[in-house]
Amino acid sequence: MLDNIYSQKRDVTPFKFDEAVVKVFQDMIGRSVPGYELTLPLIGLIAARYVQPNSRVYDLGCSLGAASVIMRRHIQQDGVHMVGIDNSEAMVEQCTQNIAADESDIPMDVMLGDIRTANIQNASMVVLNFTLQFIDPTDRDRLIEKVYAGLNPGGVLVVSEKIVFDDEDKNERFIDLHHDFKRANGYSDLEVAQKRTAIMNVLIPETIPDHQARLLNAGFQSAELWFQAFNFCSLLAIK
Ligand code: GEK
Repeated sequence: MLDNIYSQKRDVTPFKFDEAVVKVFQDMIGRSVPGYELTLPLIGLIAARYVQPNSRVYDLGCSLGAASVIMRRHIQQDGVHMVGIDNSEAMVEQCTQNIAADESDIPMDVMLGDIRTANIQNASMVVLNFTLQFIDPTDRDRLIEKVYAGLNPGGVLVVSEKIVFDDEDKNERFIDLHHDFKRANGYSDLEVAQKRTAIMNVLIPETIPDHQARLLNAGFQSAELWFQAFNFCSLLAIK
C-alpha cells in the first residue's frame, strides 16, 4: 500500500510504528532508505556463509520480517531456529502472518518485546537492520554487549543504520542527497519535511566510527563497513 501518511499538512507528532505505518511500511522503507532493498539479499548471502548448524538466528526489530524471510531462504545448515523480536504490536501481528505464509522448514518464533531486555543465546547471526538507530543511545552499548555475549565464536552481527558525519559540509551533502532520493521516489517536499520533524529525536543517528568503536569495545574481532548509500550504511561484526 502507498505511503501517503505525511502527504497532507498535519500536526506532526513523534513517529510511531503503529497500525497506519504497518500498512504502508514496505513502501515507506523502500522509498525512504537508500539501499534498503539491496541490504536484504546481501544479508541473505551473509546468513548462508556464517549461520552455524544447531544455532539461533535473531532478527532484532524485525518489523514485517523482510530480513528473516530472506535469511530463511539462504540458510542450508541443519538445526537452525530463528527468532524475530519487535516491540510494535501491529508489526508483530503482521510479521507473524508473513512468516506463517512463507514456506520454509526453518522454525521461527516472532515475539513481541523490547530487544533491550530480550534473551540472546547460542546465536550464530544477529541482525539489527535499521533498528539500533531507534534505541536510546544510552542503552546501545549494553545491547551490543549482550548480543556479543549471546553469539557463538565465529558468529556475526549485522548492523544497518542511518548515519551522520562529523564534517558538517559532508553531512549536509548526504542529507540533501537522501532527500533527493525521497523526492525521486515520489515524496513531496511537504512529506519530506513533515517526516523529518516526526523522526527527529526518535531516530538518532551516529557516525560510522562511533558504531565501529562500540562493536570493537564489546569484543568483536572486526567491524567492517560492507555497504553504504548516502547517509545509510551497514556493518558486519565478527566475534
Ligand atoms: C527490516 N529490520 O525490514 N525493541 C524492539 N523493536 C524495536 C525497538 C525496541 N526497543 N525499537 C524499535 N523497534 C527491519 C526494519 S524498522 C526500520 C526495521 C525503519 C522496532 C520498530 O518497531 C520497527 O519495527 C523496527 O524496530 C525498525 O529489515 O523503520 O527505518
